[in-house]
Amino acid sequence: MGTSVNEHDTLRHDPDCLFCRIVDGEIPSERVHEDEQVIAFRDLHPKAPVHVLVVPREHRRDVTQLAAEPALLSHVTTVAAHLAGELADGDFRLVFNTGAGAGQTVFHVHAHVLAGGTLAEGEL
Ligand code: D5M
Repeated sequence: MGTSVNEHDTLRHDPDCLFCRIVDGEIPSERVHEDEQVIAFRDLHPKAPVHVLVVPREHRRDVTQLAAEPALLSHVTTVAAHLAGELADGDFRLVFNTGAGAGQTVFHVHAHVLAGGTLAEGEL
């Protein structure tokens, strides 16, 4: 579809990637969930009373790559919903910033789960 796949996009582990290093435990995080496919941890700069990131263990650039792996994408959303129920009242917002223009700063796909209290409309 006109997108080029470079080596970086296909890496399953990138030693220079912040979230790969968090997955490896090289950089500390406050984990709230982990299983064979994903980990979830609290965002360093929370934008809601509950703000966690659900992150595949393997490196993928963004949600457009995850779309090619429906089972993994589905698992990310299932874990997100479960955590919203466990850590808050079950209502939540799920955000995938995709591309720098949309605010993506870490290019290892992550689902922002925002929950707890009444969430304002607008930017993440
Ligand atoms: O979201 C990237 C998010 O990652 C942003 O909300 C801050 C968060 N972040 C950055 N570094 C850390 C560490 N070390 N722990 C936890 N959370 C972190 P984006 O959608 O790419 O802008």
